[in-house]
Amino acid sequence: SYIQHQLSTAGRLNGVARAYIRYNSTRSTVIQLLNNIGSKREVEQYLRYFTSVDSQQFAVIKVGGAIITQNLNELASSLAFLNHVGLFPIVLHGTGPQINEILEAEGVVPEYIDGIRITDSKTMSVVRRCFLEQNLKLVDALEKQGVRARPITGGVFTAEYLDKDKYQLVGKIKKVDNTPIEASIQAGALPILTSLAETPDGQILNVNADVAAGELARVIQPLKIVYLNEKGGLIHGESGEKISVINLDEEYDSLMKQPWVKYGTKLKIKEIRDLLMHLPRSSSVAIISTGDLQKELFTDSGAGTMIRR
Ligand code: X2W
Repeated sequence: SYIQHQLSTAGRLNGVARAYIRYNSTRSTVIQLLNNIGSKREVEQYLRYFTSVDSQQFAVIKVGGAIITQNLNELASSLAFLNHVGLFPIVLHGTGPQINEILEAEGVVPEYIDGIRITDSKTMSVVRRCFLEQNLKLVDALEKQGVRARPITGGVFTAEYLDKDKYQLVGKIKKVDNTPIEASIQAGALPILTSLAETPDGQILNVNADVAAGELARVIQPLKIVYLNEKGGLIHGESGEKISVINLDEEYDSLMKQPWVKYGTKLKIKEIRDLLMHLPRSSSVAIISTGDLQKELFTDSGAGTMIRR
């Protein structure tokens, strides 16, 4: 049909435009912009590496909800930079703090078991509202920076109840459909996802965003998996220092026994281990701040906390 023809033409043009942007950025912009972060050799080498795979396999970036409130502009410009050099990170965000703020204002005390929110139907309506609001905020901020971004707030994660008696409307992801993500990238837009899931018969369920990012990365198998948080890494609960490397094969069991490893931190480390078990041994996960994103991606030294096995 006419529309299909238009769409496929647009897709082709996009591909050409993208290749052109890649070529041009490699030659000049990137090197200029990154001169203060890495050497020209490093930057060129990483850029070649990142563009050697399908666009959707560059990176999965998980954005903690706190960043959208506290650091939206820095986040948007870091993502815009990646897109301007022809890369399409898949962004998945949470909205934990925003949910808590609304619940507390309504006099409801947020309840968690092991880092997972107990989500009754009243809480669920706050969860949905916050996910949609924060998603649009991020999409708007990107569009203001001249980046096309597409809100993807459903249609990716199919779930069952995790444990209905214990957590109520919380999902355990059973299937990931990356078609909406592929379509977004094909159309030249950064895919911006929430971690909301749906049962096969259409019930929306709440899923922890760290967990959903892990499930997504298992399917996408990206070159880079990055968890952005406000602390810029994993902080040791006793020394207060940033942990630079965690080797799971040696450290997982002892780490999980530490008294300061609990709730969301415990859940995050467990999810990252489960993920790395399903990826090639060379894969690693980085937990960093938004400001360190370029350093992490384009230099040998990296930043924040690196987790591998
Ligand atoms: C999370 C989803 C949001 C989230 C919640 O309701 O808080 C469950 O716990 P952050 O900002 O990444 O923490 N869902 C089931 O994970 O947001």
